[in-house]
Amino acid sequence: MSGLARLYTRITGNEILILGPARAGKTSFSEYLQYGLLEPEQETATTITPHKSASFRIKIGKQSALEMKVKRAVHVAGEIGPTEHARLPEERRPQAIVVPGAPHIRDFRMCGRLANTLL
Ligand SMILES: Nc1nc2c(ncn2[C@@H]2O[C@H](COP(=O)(O)OP(=O)(O)OP(=O)(O)O)[C@@H](O)[C@H]2O)c(=O)[nH]1
Ligand SMILES: [Mg+2]
Repeated sequence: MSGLARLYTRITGNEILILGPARAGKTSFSEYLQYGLLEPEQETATTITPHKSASFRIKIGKQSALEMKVKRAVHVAGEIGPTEHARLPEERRPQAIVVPGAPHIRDFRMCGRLANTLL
């Protein structure tokens, strides 16, 4: 994306907030959204501080006919707990909230977790 397109996306795009318990797959989902990469299950670092992505666009459908402008995807540390998580939608007013499935409904393929994701 050119600098101008990124600026336009940042101004006009939507914020996606990714919430859920520790180890639920928030960081993995955020990276999947941004880069389209599904990593196999592996050891990952625990998120300590809130993470805001750069602006990006998601294109799907025939000839990428559907496009969503994402101002930023935000995910936080699962460890801060449910009370803090419940406060965040009010504070950030995102256009979409994603809650990746908890580890107990983990599938043997990465997309299993994504299939349990509410958009
Ligand atoms: N099987 C499977 N494993 C996943 C999936 N998404 C993430 N994982 C694994 O789950 C673990 C935790 O993933 P993270 O994305 O770091 O989870 P997180 O919610 O950001 O964790 P915290 O930062 O500690 O809150 C890692 O071992 C990942 O490889 C999925 O869709 N399926
Ligand atoms: Mg994380």
